[in-house]
Amino acid sequence: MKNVSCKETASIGGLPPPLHVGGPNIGDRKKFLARVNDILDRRWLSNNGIYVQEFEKKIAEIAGVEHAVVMCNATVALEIAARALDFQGEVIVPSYTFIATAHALQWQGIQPVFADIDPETHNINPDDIRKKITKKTTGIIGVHLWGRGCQVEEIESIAKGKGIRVMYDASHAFGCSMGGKMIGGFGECEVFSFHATKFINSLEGGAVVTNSYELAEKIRLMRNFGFKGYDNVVCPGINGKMNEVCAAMGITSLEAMDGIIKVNRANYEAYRKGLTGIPGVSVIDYDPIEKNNYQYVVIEVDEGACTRSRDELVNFLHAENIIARKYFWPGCHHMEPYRTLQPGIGIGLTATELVAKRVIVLPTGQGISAVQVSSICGLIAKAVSSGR
Ligand code: T4K
Repeated sequence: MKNVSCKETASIGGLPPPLHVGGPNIGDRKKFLARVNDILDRRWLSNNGIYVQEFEKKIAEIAGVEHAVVMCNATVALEIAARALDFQGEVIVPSYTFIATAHALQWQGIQPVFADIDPETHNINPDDIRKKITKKTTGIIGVHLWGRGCQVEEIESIAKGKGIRVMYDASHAFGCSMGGKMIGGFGECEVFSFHATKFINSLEGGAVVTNSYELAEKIRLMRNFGFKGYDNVVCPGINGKMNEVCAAMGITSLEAMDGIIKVNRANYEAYRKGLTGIPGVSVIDYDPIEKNNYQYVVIEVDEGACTRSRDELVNFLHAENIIARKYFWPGCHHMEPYRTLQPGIGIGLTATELVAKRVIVLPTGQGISAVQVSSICGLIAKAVSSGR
């Protein structure tokens, strides 16, 4: 393989722009700007406007669910969903996830109890969930990491009959399916993220999706301070609302969804091809039978077989202005306040510890070309071939 520096290929005016993981996809900007103008003309900027309602309708359609309630971001959506399900005491979550999954609980006085993952799928391990259940357990939040569905049937059978309620953090999994069913309809509810870094973005944004009318109504009230009509507050609530400009961005992004997935898939296949044969480097699989959004290109570095450590490879890429990421290192249990509040809990999280030390996420999306993917693969090959 030809080793081309991304500094050469991506150079603009002599200054190489960094290639980031999480570089946003931008839909048709004329359509977006026309929508923004319309929003300004209408003088309706937030509080369940027509663009929010349209965005919700489209999300529900794609996810195959009855109700979508959009929010200002997925973290607030997780907090509201957890509260709407009356989570208290302890809730079991994987440690190998973005910190928001745990913080959404801790923030409201609920203790996240960290379960280990399956080292193959990177998703929560049902056997460890069983071990972590106590009298205080009120809920489980599974995470569909990288968009690959976690073992919902087993998780729900573990919870059944124990008064334990189940929801999912589907922040990575919009547009993905599992067992032929779209992610969104599992558990009592699921949460999507439409953050700028997600393949579909509303600048900032998230949504709770559910097939329960009662739950959706409860969540809508909580999103808007508990207001039911003018001057009538029926429950405690917060401001979790999405504004109209974010919804307009989300709708515009959805219109580009098929094209974005096509680009993501092409980049993913190109990475797979370009990294084949590099000792100790492997790309995680997506089940071709399922719908996938391919928004994360995740590689694992097996230090026993690779001449470079994961961290050496990341440093090498950063030096070349390729901002690869070590998601979700070191695992939530190593972050505050959890490492202080629950010292020593990493002992049982062996797969989490292992995987967190192996993973590198590589840049993809509309902002990354096939030439740049080839360059990044070339750099990784060069780093490995020049290693110990
Ligand atoms: N649950 C899970 C499993 C999640 O992964 C997330 C979010 C959530 C819950 C919570 O969702 P939100 O409340 O955010 O809706 C980033 C994102 O901020 C975060 O949304 C995402 N997961 C996480 C995986 O990635 P950081 O801490 O890595 O952000 P930052 O700023 O270090 O890195 C973002 C990367 O994207 C950088 O390389 C730069 C690039 N970027 C970012 C923005 C905003 C751009 O190129 N342009 C941009 O506009 O968390």
